[in-house]
Amino acid sequence: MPDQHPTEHLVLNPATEELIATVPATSPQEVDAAVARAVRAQAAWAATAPADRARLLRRFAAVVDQHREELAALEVREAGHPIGNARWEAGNVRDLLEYAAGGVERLNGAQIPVPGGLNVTFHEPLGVVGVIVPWNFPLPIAGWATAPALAAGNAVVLKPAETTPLTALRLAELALESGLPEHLFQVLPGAGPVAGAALVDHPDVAKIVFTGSTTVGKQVMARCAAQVKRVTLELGGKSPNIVFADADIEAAALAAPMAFLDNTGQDCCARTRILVQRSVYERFMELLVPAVLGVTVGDPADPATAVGPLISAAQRERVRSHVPEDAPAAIRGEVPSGKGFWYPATVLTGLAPDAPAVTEEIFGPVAVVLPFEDEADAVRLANATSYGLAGSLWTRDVGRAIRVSRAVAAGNLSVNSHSSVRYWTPFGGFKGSGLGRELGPDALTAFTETKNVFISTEESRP
Ligand code: TXE
Repeated sequence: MPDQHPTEHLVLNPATEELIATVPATSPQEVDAAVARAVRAQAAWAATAPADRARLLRRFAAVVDQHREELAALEVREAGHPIGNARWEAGNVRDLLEYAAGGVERLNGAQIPVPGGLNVTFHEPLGVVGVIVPWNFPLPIAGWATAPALAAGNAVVLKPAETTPLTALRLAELALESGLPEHLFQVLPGAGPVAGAALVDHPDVAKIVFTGSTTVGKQVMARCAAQVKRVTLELGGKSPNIVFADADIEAAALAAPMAFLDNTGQDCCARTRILVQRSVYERFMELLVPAVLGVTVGDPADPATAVGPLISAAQRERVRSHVPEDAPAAIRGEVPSGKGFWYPATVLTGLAPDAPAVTEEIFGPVAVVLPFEDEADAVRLANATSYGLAGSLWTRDVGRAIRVSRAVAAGNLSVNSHSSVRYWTPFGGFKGSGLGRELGPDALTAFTETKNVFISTEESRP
């Protein structure tokens, strides 16, 4: 029941456990009122000339750029992200807005030859889009859906995660400062099962973009189904990092730590299943141990820091519960003592391929290493989870790179690299990792309905 949920959310600095803000939780009635305001704002926005919409979005991008340091500092404080990462994240929102602005005037329909008339298509905006954002990348994920949705002529009502509402709230203020119409982009902090659910169920919300756990994602999809509401889901992952014997083993081993430790492993693309061909397994492990232990863990505000704390005490408990007490840990790193939601970098070996720590998302700085025999074995292991978001493979054999990339059931593969997110390339999951794609050249059309219009050119008969 709604009244069992808090009326406010405490925002803690995860590196110090200090209280940094108290934010009121939005009630279902307030969600209703916000959606009504969004409906009105959207009608005017959709009628605004594309060039003017594009200009305003570019101005929003410029204002975000001017406030880049401030947004990054906020992300450090509320999410515990290392400052270098946080600066990139704020820059990513600016880039997304610029990229989306560039699409406004190119949201062209098509003319399709049809006998007896003119047939054209239009990309109509959906209306009001509800965006539900998690706490792992609160700032960029807020931008991922918001920028293309606005560019395509929609209004956005966004619900940030309970633990990390501050950067999204600031983004909404900056939108107003940059001249975007009032109520076009509203941020409503609140509890998932209250404000989030109210947004999902609202009949005037045409689409939900949800990023979060698979469990809640399934519930959101079911509730959307009840209204045939459009939905995009970005859910979890358990991505493989496949190292073939013909790879540059040193490069693969040196890159492997940050591929699962970045963002303290709270990354849906984290390469947490390291699969290594048996003939190079020992050599790989010899290189991996110092590489993991050499990663700088500590104060996120320090530019030298690569890895910060987990988001919350609850997340630390969740990570602990996934790592069996008796699991054979090949590597266990150090963490700062004292306050903060720290968890050591952990690499587990010797686990069975179907052990829960091997197949389930842990969402912390924990990886497993498994040996494989040959290419077919690698592909079989890589595909042996319910997820399919990302994956990497390391090889010098071009044919193998292409074969294995095609055979792994995941939305974002990288060869001799771990990079999977670029605002101008598509991103999304296979299988239990989600539904639909974000970013890339089709980002705007994902926030439109295609309408086909046929105009008869037959001469009217008497
Ligand atoms: O996620 P939730 P949690 C995974 C990761 C993590 C686990 C749990 O494995 O350990 O999920 O995290 C909102 N209706 N990911 O519990 O609950 C909620 O308020 C509508 C992977 O934090 O899914 C928040 O804004 N909304 C993931 C958002 O959903 C609801 C990122 C995510 O919270 C809701 C985060 C409801 N009934 C966690 N219940 C990724 N894909 O990267 C909650 N929410």
